[in-house]
Amino acid sequence: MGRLVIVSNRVPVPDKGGIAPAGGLAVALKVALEEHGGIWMGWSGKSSGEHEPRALAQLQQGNITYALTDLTDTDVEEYYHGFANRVLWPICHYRLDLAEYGRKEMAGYFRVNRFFAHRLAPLVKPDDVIWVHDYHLIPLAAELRQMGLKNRIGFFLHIPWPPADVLFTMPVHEEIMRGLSHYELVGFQTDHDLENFAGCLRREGIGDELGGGRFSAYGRVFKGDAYAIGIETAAFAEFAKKASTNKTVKRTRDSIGDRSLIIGVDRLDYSKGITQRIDAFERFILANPAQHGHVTYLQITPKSRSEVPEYEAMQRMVAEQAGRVNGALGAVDWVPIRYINRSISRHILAGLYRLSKVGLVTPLRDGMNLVAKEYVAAQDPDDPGVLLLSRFAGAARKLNGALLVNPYDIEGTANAIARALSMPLEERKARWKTMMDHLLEHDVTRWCQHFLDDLTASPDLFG
Ligand code: ADQ
Repeated sequence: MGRLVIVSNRVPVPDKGGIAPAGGLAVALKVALEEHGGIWMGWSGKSSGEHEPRALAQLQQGNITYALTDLTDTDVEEYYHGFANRVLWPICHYRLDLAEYGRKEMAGYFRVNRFFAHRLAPLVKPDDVIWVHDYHLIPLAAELRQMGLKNRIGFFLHIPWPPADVLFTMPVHEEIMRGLSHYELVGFQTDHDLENFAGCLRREGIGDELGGGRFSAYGRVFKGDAYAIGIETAAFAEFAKKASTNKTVKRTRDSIGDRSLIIGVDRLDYSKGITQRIDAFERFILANPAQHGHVTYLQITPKSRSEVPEYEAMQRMVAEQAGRVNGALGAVDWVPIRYINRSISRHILAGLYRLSKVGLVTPLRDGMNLVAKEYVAAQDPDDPGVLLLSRFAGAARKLNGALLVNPYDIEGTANAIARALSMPLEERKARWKTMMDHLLEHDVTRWCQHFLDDLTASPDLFG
């Protein structure tokens, strides 16, 4: 293949010392970019006010060019906050009640995709392979085709794909489906997402499944498949092992004493099921008086998208809920829930996962959920903790050793917490090993390679 061109809404640009922000996805894609040489393009995260954004800012690091564009205030409002985060995000997470359609926002979404295409096209060479990421940029390939680009273009959706009845509540669902048909390869996280996508094509006779992972729609044939994203398993396990000497991790261990630590780590988002999880923890404490004073639940939740009103409201709600539970159940020498709103370095996070007897990962819906995988990778093989995982996270499709829960079932989740805390060592080890073996084999580098192999092997439809 020629060079690799990656397009995503945000770009993990390395700092002045050439260090890229940590994170499995950034690491894996950077490795692929270094191997083939190429470009990573996206939004700078900055606004140009109401002025036309300046030319692309380009930063060269070895054989990788990072290309960033600003967006106007209106673009940010309509494309990012409006359509991506208040329509596509809730719809893809099955939250019809939270989707707010507006024609202006929809138009802004398509307009910004066209703008991205116009900024990207002059940088692309004929044999470059383009890989577009996530729900912000679904129409990008159609716009690039419109400009005459015939390159192979693949798309990967990091979030779930909903069933037809959910997707079709969105007035522009046809344009979104049509947008996907302009890619040579469309990747989803799980077989369930892929099935939902096929169902959407069939429902209104838009297209069909042809077998062998091929789909036809809008007069085009393209490939679709499931590619469960992984983490940098071996490296993460190593961070966790080394983190026991880290000051913050040590201080946390000392402050926990002989209590059992339960951990939850999520961006503040309604899809993550944080309020249901706190309810379940409260129910667990109420139902198990012997545990009073003997467990601490640490919930680490950096704020995200705080400009969106639902997120602001949620921030207040979770803080109040944690405060209420602590007030009602705590004692002078015991705070049941430690609720923290900040980002933590990956090394410390790895150490905190390892200290925890239970990892609570209970989203109401999640494309994959990397926290579940990080929790497993961070465990001590001789004394691993238990992963309690929502059946509605993509990760649940392959992590067979987890205790699966339905996060809407508060009592069931509370019972599962009790079961996890009392699980015998031999069972914990056996469950952990199945998951760890899977994660070592299916890490993020393999995910990246698998997608790119399939993209480059897919029939060249437009060339
Ligand atoms: P997210 O919704 O962001 O990702 P997730 O997969 O759990 O969800 O990834 C979150 C990442 O942020 C993890 O690597 C985690 O360690 C990190 N993180 C969370 N809280 C943190 C904190 N307080 N400090 C530091 N780091 C923190 C989207 C989809 C998912 C999909 C991923 C990848 O919604 O379903 O798994 O993309 O495809």
